[in-house]
Amino acid sequence: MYTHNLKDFDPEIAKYITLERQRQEDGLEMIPSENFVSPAVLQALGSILTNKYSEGYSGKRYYGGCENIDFVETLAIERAKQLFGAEHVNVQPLSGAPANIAVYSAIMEPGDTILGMDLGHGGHLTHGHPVTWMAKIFNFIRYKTTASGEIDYDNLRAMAKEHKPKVILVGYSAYSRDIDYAKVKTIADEIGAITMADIAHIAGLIAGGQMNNPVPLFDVVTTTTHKTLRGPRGGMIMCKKSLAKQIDKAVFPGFQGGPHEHNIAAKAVAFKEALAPEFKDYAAQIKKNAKILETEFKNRDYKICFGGTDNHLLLIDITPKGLTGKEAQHALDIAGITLNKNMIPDEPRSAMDPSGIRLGTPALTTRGMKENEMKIIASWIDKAIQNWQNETELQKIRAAVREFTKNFPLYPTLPTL
Ligand code: DSN
Repeated sequence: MYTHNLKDFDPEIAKYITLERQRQEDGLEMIPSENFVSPAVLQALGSILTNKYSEGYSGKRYYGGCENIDFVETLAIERAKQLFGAEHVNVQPLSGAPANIAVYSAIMEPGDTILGMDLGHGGHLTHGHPVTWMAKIFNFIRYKTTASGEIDYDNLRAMAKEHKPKVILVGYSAYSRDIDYAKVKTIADEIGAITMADIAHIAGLIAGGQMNNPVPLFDVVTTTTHKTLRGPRGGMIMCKKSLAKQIDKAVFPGFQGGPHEHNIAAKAVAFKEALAPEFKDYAAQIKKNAKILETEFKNRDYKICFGGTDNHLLLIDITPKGLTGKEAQHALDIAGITLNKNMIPDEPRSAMDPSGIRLGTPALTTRGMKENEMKIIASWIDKAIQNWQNETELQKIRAAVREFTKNFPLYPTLPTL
């Protein structure tokens, strides 16, 4: 039947995969939501499981031939339960946004109120930003952090009492501090609200025992699987048994059709990796590395939002250094260091050209980089920021980065195409 391989049949796509592999290997990946999966995860992801339709859930499918798929999905669920201490898990959400949307539809009626963090203060688009469709359906009220960067739990309580939301939502994509889930739960209990956490960014740190875990306490917790958790690109919902049926129905048939079982298999593999003792070391090193970056940037007078970091990321207001987030991202791209421009709390500029940069350590840590390497990288970032309009200096950093990354091979056992 098929005799062709990718390189022979489609040299254009093969070329760009090869170039992207080289870009990943030669550069310093500091977008805090990115990571490098293991070859085992890649094998599951590229497997023939992609061929199978399996609408429904294990033991209750709408298609024949699901006997192997059922084992794969059940393994993923059982491992996730063990990893986070969850009562019920749904591994079918295609990514974080669909997971959040499915939860909203499962636990709210159109017009219901939900209290979530403002995007500019570290929240996420799907937590009620006006540009989203969900914001047209539900009444999102947005809370903010204080000027010193903490979540203001007293203000959260006051807003909860005033607006009486059906759901209180915590969990953020640019916030660098830990969350007091018990406090949020107490506030929610005072007004009878459902507690929801989106741990997409920090799931790996929670699984590795490095940050507070909301799963035993909260009613429902969503996550992606591809950030600090280091699995394939995908989503997951964990909830109390009492919500299991409505969550499962909201995912399928409510929002999705056939689950992507190759992806679910890859999630299962990643969860097995995260259950291994060495994952705790990995998660601890992510945090240590971020702390070193915090110190290095503070020593160089960088303006760090939220006062510092308790997790894997830093949000920096770069404008006092004389450039915007967009300009910094561009200069660092030339220097071989990838991060993203980002809004800061009460952003005075636009989302496309904001004041901040967001950077993190999960992918660098996967490559085996530690405290000493963080110091070198911080000095390169600083140099690139100081020389952001000097192409020659940026190219010099790029050359040094390329040499440096050779000491941290990314996929030494992965065959080339
Ligand atoms: N795009 C993700 C991030 O970078 O944080 C969130 O969805």
